[in-house]
Amino acid sequence: MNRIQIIDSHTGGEPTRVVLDGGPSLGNGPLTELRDRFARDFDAFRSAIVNEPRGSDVLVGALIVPPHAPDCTAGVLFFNNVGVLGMCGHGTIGLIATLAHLGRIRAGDHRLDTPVGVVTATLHPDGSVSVANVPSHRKSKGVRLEVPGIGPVVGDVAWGGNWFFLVEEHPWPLHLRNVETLTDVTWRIRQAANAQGYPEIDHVELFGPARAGGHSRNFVLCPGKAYDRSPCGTGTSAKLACLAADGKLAEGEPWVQESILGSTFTGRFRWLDPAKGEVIPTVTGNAHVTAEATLILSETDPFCWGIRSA
Ligand code: PYC
Repeated sequence: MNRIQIIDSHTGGEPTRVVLDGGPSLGNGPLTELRDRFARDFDAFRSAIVNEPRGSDVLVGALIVPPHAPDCTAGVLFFNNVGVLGMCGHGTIGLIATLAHLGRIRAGDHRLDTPVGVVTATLHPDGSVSVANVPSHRKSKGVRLEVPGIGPVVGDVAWGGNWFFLVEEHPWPLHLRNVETLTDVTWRIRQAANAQGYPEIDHVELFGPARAGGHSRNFVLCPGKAYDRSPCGTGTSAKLACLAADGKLAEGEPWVQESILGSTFTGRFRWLDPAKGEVIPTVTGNAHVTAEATLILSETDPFCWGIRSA
């Protein structure tokens, strides 16, 4: 029987489960190597932590690993119901709130190593967290997809620590009561993007008018078909890269992104390389610790390693 110590939190409604003890030892090395080792050799562990019956499709796990990049507080691998993520904005905010809850870190800057680069998380004295993300950019503007069952959909392809297809113009109201339709259409858009020249896209983001005082509301479909309850840190970063590229937001100006629930992140960017359209986005939000617990993994449990989707 294995005992895994975890702390759960949510960031704008989106849950994060930080593994504190009992996780696999992945050794040392670049985080890309640790990510590949985790995906190859410990997929059952991933599933046991985040999938039912201990978790759910929505949950994002965070495994703390030794950092490889210099001057980092920690390394972190984020994972979900279907695999390992490059970066996770809401998860980083959840991780920092968790470490603060444990008294392991103080207010200030904390560099975190991830498989897609180093991010700097700032714990503010009021408990909010800002994440200066990896360099982000728009790869393609105005991509037209033929989406089976829907018709043409036009959007941008952008990187914000994960790959996104971002759609501004569409007929679907961004209301929680439409979640089934929104999930269906964004899944179709993702499949069309993957089939029509963009195999890297695993997140789809629809935008609509703000309803809680922000600049915009979004609906974000995650790789395992769950929707992000938060405004999505990496999705907000991709959005900031597009706004910067279009000259619609000035450097340093705040952008308040609402989630489908109405929870918000405040984003800002600074130019890294204007010629390449590269920005450093910073996303600020709050996380709340919801549980301190020990997971029990017993080999006599037929669902010990989680219920995996086919
Ligand atoms: O906040 O970046 C994020 C994120 C990615 C997937 C779920 N949340």
